[in-house]
Amino acid sequence: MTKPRLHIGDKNYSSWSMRPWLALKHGGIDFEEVLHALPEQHSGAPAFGAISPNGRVPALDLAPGVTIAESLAICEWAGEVAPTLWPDGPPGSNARALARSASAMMHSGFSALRTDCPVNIRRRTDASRMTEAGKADAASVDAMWTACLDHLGGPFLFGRFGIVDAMYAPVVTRFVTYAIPRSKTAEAYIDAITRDPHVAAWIAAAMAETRQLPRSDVA
Ligand SMILES: N[C@@H](CCC(=O)N[C@@H](CS)C(=O)NCC(=O)O)C(=O)O
Repeated sequence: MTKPRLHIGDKNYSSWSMRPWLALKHGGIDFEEVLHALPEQHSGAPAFGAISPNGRVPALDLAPGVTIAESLAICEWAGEVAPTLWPDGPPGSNARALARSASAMMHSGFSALRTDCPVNIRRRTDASRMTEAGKADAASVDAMWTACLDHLGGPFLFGRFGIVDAMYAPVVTRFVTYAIPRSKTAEAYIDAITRDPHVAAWIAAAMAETRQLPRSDVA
């Protein structure tokens, strides 16, 4: 294997794939990408057992028999290769720890927002079917973005684009797809993320896909 190989799902739907793809791109890491069709229905067992130890995408092949599972672990690998993917921050600011905290919160949390609003980059609908729990998650995300952006001045959460922004980029697409109400500061962040060249390239590729997953088109 000459370069790392990143297995991803359909760009229109695979929120977890978007995150490490953006981290690798922003880290300037050369990689091969292999796109897999996500299953139309959940069968009970994860679909990609032949690709990854957790049976899911994304997965990163580093060498024969060496596959990294889990989006955040792949981002961490990218951060080892390209340390600028985590913020420096002034001494005592704990910027790296705070960016890791926000990234981990995204990886393990906000499940109501994720359930209410599956990523579907091509779609435009409204927030009328969101649950109270989903709306509360969206408000928490907005408050967290606003605290970071007010504190450090943006344009990204800790200044320059980093892994923490890659982790939240699919959430930005949810705010757009479902027209989720947001603060002015969050609106500016959504704008900055969607204009980022690598995010824009992912979105353009998602827009060009034609495959449909009915389970993500009705929520
Ligand atoms: N915790 C995993 C979640 C990965 C995940 O759920 N991937 C979905 C696609 S976005 C998948 O592979 N689904 C296939 C299935 O569940 O069968 C991560 O962070 O990478």
